Amino acid sequence: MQEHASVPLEDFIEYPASEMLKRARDFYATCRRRHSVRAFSDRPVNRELIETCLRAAGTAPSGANHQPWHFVAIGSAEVKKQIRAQAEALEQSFYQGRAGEEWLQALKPLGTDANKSYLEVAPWLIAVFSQKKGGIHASDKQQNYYVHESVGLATGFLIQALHQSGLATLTHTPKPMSFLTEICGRDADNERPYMLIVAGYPAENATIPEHALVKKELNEIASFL
Ligand code: IYR
Repeated sequence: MQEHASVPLEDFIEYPASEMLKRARDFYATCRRRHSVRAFSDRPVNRELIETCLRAAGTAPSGANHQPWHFVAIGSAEVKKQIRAQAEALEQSFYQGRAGEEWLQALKPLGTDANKSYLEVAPWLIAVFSQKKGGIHASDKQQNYYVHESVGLATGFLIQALHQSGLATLTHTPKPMSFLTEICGRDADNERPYMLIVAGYPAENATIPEHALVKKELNEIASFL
């Protein structure tokens, strides 16, 4: 290996093999209880909880460790209202035909429509942005690598962190999402909106579509050679 500064790996924990399997099973059970929720309560959620989940998201692996992401956590009722208005306008044209017949058919079992009231009701919206240029320091302006992969990983970490903390989430991707750049005051030359994560307690009457409970079997998603 090339000469580079390094420290010993000291925080790796080795578990007994029996405990490893239990841990894997427990984590899988936790993952199985994560559902995309579309009915949120307006119960407030502490900013510190969101901050901690964002810190967890920020530990995701990334190309050259440039961490090419920025998260805008929106708790402001005024900003949420603007986001809802713009997202609903886009979704209306989407559901009225822009999506095309095949896409609309695919969404039918989810029961989604252009009403996005949860964007105002939920206590937090987290807009995830990807960065073309950056580096290990926030002020760097180097090329970033594997940006999509990196930001996808960080977003996955964020969703699991929120779930693990006891919050419900929804991934929301109004198309196109460029309005988020302006509302969030981000630099359109370097950053692209990646996804909007809705986070909060579920509404008391929250439901999940049966369609979403169908998960592919292991032999359908994995092969062993
Ligand atoms: N963005 C729209 C449509 C939508 C698209 C897919 I693919 C979904 O899995 C769910 C919804 C909406 O939020 O309604």
